[in-house]
Amino acid sequence: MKPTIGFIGLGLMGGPMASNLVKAGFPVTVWNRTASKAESLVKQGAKLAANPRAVALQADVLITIVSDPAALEEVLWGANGAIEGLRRGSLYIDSSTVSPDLARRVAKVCANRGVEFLDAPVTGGNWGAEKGELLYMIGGDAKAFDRAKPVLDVLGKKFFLLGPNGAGQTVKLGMNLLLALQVDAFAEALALVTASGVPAEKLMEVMQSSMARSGVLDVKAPMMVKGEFPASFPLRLMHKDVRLALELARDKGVTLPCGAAAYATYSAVLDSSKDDPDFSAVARFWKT
Ligand code: NA7
Repeated sequence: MKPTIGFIGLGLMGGPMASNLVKAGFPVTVWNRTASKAESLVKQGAKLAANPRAVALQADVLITIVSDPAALEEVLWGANGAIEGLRRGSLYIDSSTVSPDLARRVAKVCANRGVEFLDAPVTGGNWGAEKGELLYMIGGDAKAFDRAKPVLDVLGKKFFLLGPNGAGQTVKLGMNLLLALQVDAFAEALALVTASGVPAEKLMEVMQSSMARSGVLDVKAPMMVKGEFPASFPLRLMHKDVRLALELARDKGVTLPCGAAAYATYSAVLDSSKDDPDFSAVARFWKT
């Protein structure tokens, strides 16, 4: 018997993840703040619950993936929140990117209710979510991870158990800080080269053979050169992750001068963008 999955948050990432679980034959109960996003999943065979609490009540394994710390607090502790519904003996996996502190707070509340908890943020964008090829950064104990593995195998292809609760979120923030800086740095070099009259393609060609080569740029550089930014990982969420990294750095007494500069650039583009672009739209900074 496959465990019943409760799934909260059917955005760019959560929608395809929940769909993959249904396709893999798990009984899945879903909830999303905007109910219309659950329609296609219900057609595929998922059950729709009235609120987060009702999802948790039915779940052997609860998964959440919502935008940010405020959204997670809302689905867990807001009206009819999921925490109240979590059953003793169940497992809860949060794949939102939030602060390590919030992850540890959730872990504590879960432990008091006899619930196992993993902070398990992901990377891989909506393509990784659709293909079931996400990379997981996990905080929690090995026993909970072993229990989660048959479910996570449907959603991801690489799993890193990084330490106690909070470790998954900590590594995710470090990783995304690096991604944000790489893409920002490429946009900056691109602006310099093209303003000097050399085509962008020349920079890309040389980069591919140099030490500046980077997997991120294989995917994002072509978008930046074309000036087209369909969201795989939205800029508003990368902006949030850099903010969370800066907050963590402040707590730990670490200075992040490059992070602070990148945050200002991402903020300026976020404020002036009327659409909901991918984070590679940071390149717009040099177009305005
Ligand atoms: P999306 O596509 O912006 O989806 C965000 C999800 O979070 C979506 O289901 C939202 O519901 C939900 N959300 C946002 N705020 C709330 C509140 N206040 N209450 C309940 N639900 C909420 O993001 P992604 O799927 O790309 O990313 C999700 C996470 O993974 C994020 O932490 C990334 O950094 C990594 P809606 O549909 O808007 O009603």
